[in-house]
Amino acid sequence: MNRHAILHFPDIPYAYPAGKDSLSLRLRVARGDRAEVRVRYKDRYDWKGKFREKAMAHFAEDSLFEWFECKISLPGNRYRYYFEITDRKGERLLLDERGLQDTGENMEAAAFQYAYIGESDVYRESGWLQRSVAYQIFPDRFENGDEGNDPPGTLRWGMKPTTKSMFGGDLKGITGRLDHIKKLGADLIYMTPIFASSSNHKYNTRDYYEVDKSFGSLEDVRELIDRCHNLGIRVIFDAVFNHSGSDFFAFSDILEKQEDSGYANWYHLEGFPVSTDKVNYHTFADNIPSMPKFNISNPAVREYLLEVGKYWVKEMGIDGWRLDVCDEVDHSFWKEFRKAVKSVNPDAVIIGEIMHEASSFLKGDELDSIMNYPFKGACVDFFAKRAIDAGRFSGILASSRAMYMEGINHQMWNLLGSHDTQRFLTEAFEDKKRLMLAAAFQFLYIGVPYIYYGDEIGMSGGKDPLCRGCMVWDEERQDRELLGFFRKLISIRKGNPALVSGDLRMEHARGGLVAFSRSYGDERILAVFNNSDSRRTLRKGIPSKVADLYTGETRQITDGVTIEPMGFLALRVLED
Ligand code: ARE
Ligand code: CA
Repeated sequence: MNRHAILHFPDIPYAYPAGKDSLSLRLRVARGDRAEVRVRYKDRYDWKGKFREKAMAHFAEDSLFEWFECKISLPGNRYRYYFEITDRKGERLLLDERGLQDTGENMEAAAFQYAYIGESDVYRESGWLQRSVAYQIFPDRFENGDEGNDPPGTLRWGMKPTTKSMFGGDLKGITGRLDHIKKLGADLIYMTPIFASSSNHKYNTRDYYEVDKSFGSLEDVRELIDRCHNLGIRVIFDAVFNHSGSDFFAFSDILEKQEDSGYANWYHLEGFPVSTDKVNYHTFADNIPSMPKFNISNPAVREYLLEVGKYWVKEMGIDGWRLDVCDEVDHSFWKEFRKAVKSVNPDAVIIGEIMHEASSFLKGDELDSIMNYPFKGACVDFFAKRAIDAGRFSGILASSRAMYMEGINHQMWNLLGSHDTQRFLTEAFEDKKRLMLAAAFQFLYIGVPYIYYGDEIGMSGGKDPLCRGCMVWDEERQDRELLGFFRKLISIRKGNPALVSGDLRMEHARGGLVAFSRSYGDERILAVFNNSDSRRTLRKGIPSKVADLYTGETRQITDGVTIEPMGFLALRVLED
């Protein structure tokens, strides 16, 4: 047995409360060992009783490792446990907090302990978030609903965007186009910033309490949110708290009064005179003068931003925040932020913009989810570029799932692109079939599917600013087949609880073929994707009777299923 590969520690994601009365456990072993794993457990104060036993189920695997998982439960919720690992050759090892041993002596003393599940430590999942389909809007480019508020120099709708261009999109425009989103089936809108700001993207905030005039008024925000809520659509705003704009009142005060400003401690200044030409202060990224970085360890700054966080949730009824540059802001601040936001609306959600592995933020006391860029990266490499095979693709996703609690995996914002990346269709060399296959995967996989505005009607676009083109509303220029396909995927997802709440088991991942199943209670759905140019047949583990969720047909299967080139199947299992 490969002892080096074996891993467990009594903390997230290897041990965490799955609820008040249930402890979720994970263990990692080497993939090649084909091990069987059992957990032995009992109350930590039970000195004489025997350990109970439970087999752990295979949960995920990548090229090196395999993860097992199970939930255990005891009255009193005080746990003591150890693992028994038996490999395919019959070698048996025990794992407790002292490490591996093969004798089984004195298991009482050195067993792992999960001393108690405190109710307030249980991570509260967001049911509504898990059921959602997200739709991202870049407000300047979605729809111009009021030419009266267009900023000077507004360009003609549909021209090629540059870093400076403004197109006049606004809140009224979005409100007027909610039928598009509703008909599509998406029910969660995330908008990039709408607060007062000089740029087209508005990531350099001048005023966190004011809506940018070119987008509309507070009244327009209210109307948009009310309309959305009436349609069953939730709304998430962008919180840009890593930095402000250089024209934000505190930074303006510094520029004006220099040493005499009372706000010097709100930023990270490197000396006086502070100047936007020299950029002698910390900023977002590489010396971007218009984006001075906040000194978040200053209690006054914290207080200010926490109030902003509460205000829009409490007074305007937004359903949550997406946190810009989340990973460059102190954990301690986000912990306070979570408490502040949840204190005004316990159902509000907090999504981090973290483009990488983010487990330190996703332990339940900071974020509810992240924009899942690792998912996007894997989909681009596998479906769009075919740069990796199914084994690697599935391995990347598996090790990501193994990093997070189950509830978090159901809440990940699984995107294929955003305002910061090339559009998927562009990544896919304009091959629509690749986008369709990736979208099918996205909608059948575990987590919240996320559509970047325009992808659903076939928009393409390179890196920022080209990925931020004006939404195409002329139906003749929309890809209506694609739109119908997205609608269909959403309705399939919404109509099958296993796709939302079910667990995920990878069934096959080789060459261009990937298959997984999603199970929830008695419901089981098998999804198969053929990312290749030739027809493929899958025979192993195929049920005998299925309902095809895409065509609606029920069929008997005798000799495996055949998947067309670049095709997929979503099959509800009727008989195994
Ligand atoms: C502008 C120009 C760009 C130019 C850039 C260079 O438009 O063409 O490349 O300046 O300085 C906002 C605007 C951008 C603007 C930027 C600066 O939307 O258009 O770019 O401000 O003025 C990292 C961060 C991540 C961040 C991305 C952009 O980790 O948080 O960079 N994303 C958020 C927003 C952006 C926003 C800002 C932050 C700033 O979503 O829209 O930009 O508020 C790798 C790294 C990532 C890195 C990524 C960059 O993946 O690992 O960490 O993300 O590259 O693409
Ligand atoms: Ca306008």
